[in-house]
Amino acid sequence: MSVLFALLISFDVANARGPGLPNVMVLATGGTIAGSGASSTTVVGYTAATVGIETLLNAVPELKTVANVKGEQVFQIASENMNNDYWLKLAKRVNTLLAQDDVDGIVITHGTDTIEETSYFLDLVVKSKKPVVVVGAMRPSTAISADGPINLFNAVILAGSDEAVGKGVLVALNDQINAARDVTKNNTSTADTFRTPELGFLGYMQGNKPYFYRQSTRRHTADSEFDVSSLDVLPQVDIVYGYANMNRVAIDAFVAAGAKGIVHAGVGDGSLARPAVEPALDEARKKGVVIVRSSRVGNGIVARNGEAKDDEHDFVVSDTLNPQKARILLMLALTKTTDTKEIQRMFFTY
Ligand code: DAS
Repeated sequence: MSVLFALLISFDVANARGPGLPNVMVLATGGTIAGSGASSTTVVGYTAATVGIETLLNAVPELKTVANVKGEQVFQIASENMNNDYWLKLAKRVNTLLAQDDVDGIVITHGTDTIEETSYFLDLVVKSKKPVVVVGAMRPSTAISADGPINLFNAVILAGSDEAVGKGVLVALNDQINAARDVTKNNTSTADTFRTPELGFLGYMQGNKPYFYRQSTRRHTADSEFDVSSLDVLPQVDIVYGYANMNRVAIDAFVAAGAKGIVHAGVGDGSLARPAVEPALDEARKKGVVIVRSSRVGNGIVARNGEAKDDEHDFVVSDTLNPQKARILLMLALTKTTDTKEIQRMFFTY
C-alpha cells in the first residue's frame, strides 16, 4: 500500500471519528422539538413537526464540541400519530446503525405525547448496549426559552457517554434522566413533565455531564428476547379504561374487531367491574384473546390473584407497567407466544 493511500485512509478514519469525540447519530421523528409557532410567545397552539433535522442541528452549533454528530430525518410527525409502522421502521433503523462500528450512540428527537411508549418499545427491541436517548421539548423551537436546544445538547452528550452504556433506552429532558420502562408524562404542558413518579429518576445531566444514581433491574435492549427485524406487522392489542358505571361495550367491540390482546386499565389494584366487565373479559379470553389486568392509578404493583382470581380466569397481571406500556409488552409477547404463563413471566421480567 502506498504511503499516500495509507495517509488518506488514516485521515478519513480520523476525520470520521474526530479527535476522541464520540460518533452520535441524531434520528428525527417530529414533535414539538421540531415545532414552530406564530411568534416567540406562542407556547401552545403551535404546529409540531415542521422543522427538519438539519435546522435542529444547526440551531445548536455547540454539538460539534461534544460529539461528531450526523442527522437523519426518519419521519416527521406529531407523536400522537405514532403507530406500529413507524415503530418498526425506527427500530430497524436504530439496530442497523448501532451495528456499525462508527456509531457510538443514538439520539431520537420525538414528540412528547408518546415518548414514553416509543422509548419502552425500543427498550424491548434494540439489540445493543450502546446508548439510545429519546429527547423532546415542551416549547416549540421558535419560542422564548425553547427547551429543545439544551435538551438536544444534553441528549447528545448522554448518548456519547460511557456512563449511559448498558443502561437501556433513556429519556432525557429538563436535565433529568429517566428509564424508558418507568418514565411517564405527568403534566400536559410544563417543561418538567417527564417523571418516574415513585421509582425515581436514574440521574441528572449537570454541567454537560451525566450523573447516574441507580439503574433499572429489569431486562432490556441487548438482553431482550424480542426481535422485530423480520416483522412487518405487530399483533393488535387495545386498552379499555375502567371507571364507575363501566359497561362491556368497548371490550366486545375490540374483540369483534380482532384484537389479539386487551389491557384493562382498572380502577385501584386493577379491579374488574361486575357484572358488566369481568364476564366480558372471560368471554374474550375463551375466544383466545389474552387479557392483562393493569391499573389506571399509575403507581404500584397490580397483584396477581388480588382483585381478581387470575389463575381461574387465566388472566395476566401487568406488575407495575401502566396500561400504555403493558400494551407494548403484550404486543411483543404475542409475537412469540400465546401461552399466558410465558406471558406472565415476561411481565415479571421486563
Ligand atoms: N403533539 C405533541 C407531540 O408531537 C407535541 C410535543 O409535545 O412534542 O407529541
